[in-house]
Amino acid sequence: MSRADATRRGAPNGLVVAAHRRHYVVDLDDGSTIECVLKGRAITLACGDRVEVARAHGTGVIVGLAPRTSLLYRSDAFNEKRVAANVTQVLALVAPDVPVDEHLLNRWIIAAETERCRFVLVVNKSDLPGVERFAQRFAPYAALGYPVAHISAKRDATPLLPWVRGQHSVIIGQSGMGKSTLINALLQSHRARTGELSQALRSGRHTTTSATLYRLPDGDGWLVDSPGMKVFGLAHCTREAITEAFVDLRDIASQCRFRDCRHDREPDCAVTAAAAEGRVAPQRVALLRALLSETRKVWDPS
Ligand SMILES: Nc1nc2c(ncn2[C@@H]2O[C@H](COP(=O)(O)OP(=O)(O)O)[C@@H](O)[C@H]2O)c(=O)[nH]1
Ligand SMILES: [Mg+2]
Ligand SMILES: [Zn+2]
Repeated sequence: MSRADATRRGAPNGLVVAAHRRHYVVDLDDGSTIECVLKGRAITLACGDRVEVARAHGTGVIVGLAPRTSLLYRSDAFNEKRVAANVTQVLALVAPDVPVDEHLLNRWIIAAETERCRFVLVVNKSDLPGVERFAQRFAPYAALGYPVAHISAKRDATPLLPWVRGQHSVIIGQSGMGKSTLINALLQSHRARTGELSQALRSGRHTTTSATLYRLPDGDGWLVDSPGMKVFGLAHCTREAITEAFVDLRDIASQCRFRDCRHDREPDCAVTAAAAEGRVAPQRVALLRALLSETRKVWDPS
């Protein structure tokens, strides 16, 4: 199935809610759930994809894919992985009892920006001692314009409900931050009101899925629980997209002498000048340079 074939056919009638290799679980718009296969190698699907399904002997065959509004993606020179499609928001979890890899955190922000998704930093485990001091660390992110929400997924996740309603969210975070706890809590608070229980179906049979989507019964919101990731490459992004994703540096970068400036050793680099004068955070400049050099490795092996 080519991409053109995939989009030419009838209206999409389902939502991919779990993905494992070439097998998918699709929630059909009539309320039923069906396991599907995807023929051909041209396309890989992700949770959040809208698809058209043809039924054949009790199983489904995916015969169409709707155009995506976004595709959260990670890649390095050797590997690529779709995290979720049609996402509107990235919720990144941190907690005071797990060492935070801020380099990783910053990559998620850039990934969210390149796909025009809202990025929200969620400080979890606010019941633990020392969380106030821990949270101070994230003031620079708030200063960049990213909302910081405080919750205890274990005690009460409801303060996060206004953030997830109507949104298509990916919950992302290092292992141990509380992603599963948060999703369970959010679904429980919904279940209590609606009686919906979609999780049991999935947890037993698809323990090895790389990601799972959970619908929120209020409106069209959903959440994707992504597996803990230790690396998050952005080698597929263009240099322009990466620079544009730095909300604090993009205007400055537009004043560099060279349009393809790497903000490293080029003459008349406005970013390097701003860093030297203390007008921008040195970690952000270092991250920009690192990400730009990764794209160079992929697209220009010299
Ligand atoms: N104290 C406290 N512990 C939590 C909270 N949320 C999760 N945890 C604990 O943190 C550990 C990791 O949680 P889990 O949801 O498995 O994290 P994941 O790896 O990100 O999915 C578990 O022992 C949870 O019980 C919280 O709000 N407060
Ligand atoms: Mg988990
Ligand atoms: Zn520059």
